[in-house]
Amino acid sequence: MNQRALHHDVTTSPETAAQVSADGTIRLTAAQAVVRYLAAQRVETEDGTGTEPLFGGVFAIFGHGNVAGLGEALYQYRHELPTYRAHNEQAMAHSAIAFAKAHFRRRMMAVTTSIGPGATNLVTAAALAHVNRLPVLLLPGDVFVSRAPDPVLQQVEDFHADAALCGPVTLAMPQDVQATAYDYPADFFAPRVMKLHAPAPIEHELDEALAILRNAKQPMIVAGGGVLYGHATDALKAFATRYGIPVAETQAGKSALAWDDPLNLGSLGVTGSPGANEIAHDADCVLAVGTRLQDFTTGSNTLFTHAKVIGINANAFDAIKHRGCIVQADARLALEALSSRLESWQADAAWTSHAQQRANEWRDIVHKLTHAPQGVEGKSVLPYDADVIGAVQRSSARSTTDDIVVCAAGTLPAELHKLWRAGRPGAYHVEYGYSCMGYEIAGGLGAKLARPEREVIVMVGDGSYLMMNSEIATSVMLGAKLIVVVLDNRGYGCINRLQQACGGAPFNNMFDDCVQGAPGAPNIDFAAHARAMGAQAEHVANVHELEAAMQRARAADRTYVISIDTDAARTTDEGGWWWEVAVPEVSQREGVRKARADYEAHISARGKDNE
Ligand SMILES: Cc1ncc(C[n+]2csc(CCOP(=O)(O)OP(=O)(O)O)c2C)c(N)n1
Ligand SMILES: [Mg+2]
Repeated sequence: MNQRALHHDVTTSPETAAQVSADGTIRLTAAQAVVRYLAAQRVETEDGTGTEPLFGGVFAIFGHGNVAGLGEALYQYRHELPTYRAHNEQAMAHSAIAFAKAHFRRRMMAVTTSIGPGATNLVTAAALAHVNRLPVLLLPGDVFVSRAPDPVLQQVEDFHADAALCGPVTLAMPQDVQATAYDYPADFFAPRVMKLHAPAPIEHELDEALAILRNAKQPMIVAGGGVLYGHATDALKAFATRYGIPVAETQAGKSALAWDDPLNLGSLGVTGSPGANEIAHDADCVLAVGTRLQDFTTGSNTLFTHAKVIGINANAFDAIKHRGCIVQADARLALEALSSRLESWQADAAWTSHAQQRANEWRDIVHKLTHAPQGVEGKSVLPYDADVIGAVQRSSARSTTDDIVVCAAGTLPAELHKLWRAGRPGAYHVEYGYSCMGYEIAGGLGAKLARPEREVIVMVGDGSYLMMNSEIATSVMLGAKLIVVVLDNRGYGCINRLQQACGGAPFNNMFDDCVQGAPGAPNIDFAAHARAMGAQAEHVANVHELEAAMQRARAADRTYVISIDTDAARTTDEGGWWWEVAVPEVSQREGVRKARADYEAHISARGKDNE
């Protein structure tokens, strides 16, 4: 029986005492060797005082492609490398990726599936890991190397994928190889402490960046996920404070600097605060630290029009973007190196104080938006996302530091990017590289496994919830408690608004705009649905009830789902920036032709600005 507590002391599984032969080898199957090897990999603890396993465990759904080989091996080593059963291969890979993200890429998990659909269900998650630069080890089963029983059940013939190009690593394990024994050198399995690679900056790249900075009067920092993954948050604060440089955060970078730091302008770009976007537009130098500079950050390349961009990134491909000056290095090492060499230079004092004033104004607006009085006299008005975010954060005095909010797609990422107040690194966990519907609950599970002492709050739209929710059952089984707040606006609200912003008719997004049979659209009872998977759950009628329900959820000992009906049309007006979505050149619709004219005006303005 594999029934064990989640956070256990590492013990030795009874079956692992494989004898080392006189010639220093151990006879193991390929699957046993892989698992034993993974279990031996270690990494320094966060506080640097010791070591812990690199792999937090293996998520597994078995099929004929992995149950006999890897499945048998995982059982043997179940105490050294715990196995967790999930309900959907894509979702469990999301959980594994979120575990790594919540650990700032210091630790990771592996995932094993059968062959065929189990394996191909990993493709989306592999892309997500690749886009977000997050590690995960994928171990799908594979067809026989011997080709003797070829093609086997579920085999996709003539299918090739170049896994070597991906961020996530995929080791496809042929069934027969998993089961084949070999005499492995015993030292292959000796515990090994992995040192994470942190490339130091090179002098001539630093010199070029310093020359730009020393000439800058109006600099700003764009903090991306690399600040968190590179453990550079202290270095960022020290650098920004010493030189008076305002900071704006990308989705992956949010929580790099505390929300109430005087230099924190908040979110940047398409989902940015007014102050951050104004500063970005006026800046003469943008220090882009650990960011991929995707279109939401750059306003589809219309935001940093006057600035020289310095790209600090461990990944050359990301450092080189925006035709900037490159510092290909670890974020912390690069910031420390720049800081120690800049000496007497300072950002223009008027620039710094103007930025601080804009940062302060934004904090006031955020407070107002998240504390708005609810309901109009005599009328019941549905809350919108800002009201819900306010209620969730108000429900604990320590929300900014002790909660981790998890999200990925829909209306919420924009609202959370603007409005969530994150008081310490990692308090904000939004997957917006791939913005994959279905990451939310599965990702919440991974974040909880990584940070069991924190309250993990998944905020999710009805659409994403319906796309992937089965890891609620996993979270109940593992005792990995989540709070899931479902914002039910009866359809794909954000795409419906985008469709109309592009001149389109409301069509096929909200239930009311879809083809329906005689029974009409279902009135989905999310609370009942979640209860059926073992969670506690309730539906609340308004924001006041939500605040009270949040108290019950925080006190609960298991996953707690709260659903609330929300307004599908309303979003936060303040802030934001243009985002390029191509509008049809010809259309029968007047609205589309208008939207096209507006689109062309933006394109030509961008052309002029970038000249
Ligand atoms: C897997 C996947 N499919 C489609 C999309 C495109 N998409 C982005 S948001 C969205 C609708 C989200 O609906 P919901 O979760 O209800 O959030 P809402 O915008 O209504 O608040 C869609 C279809 C996506 N991001 N991911
Ligand atoms: Mg919705």
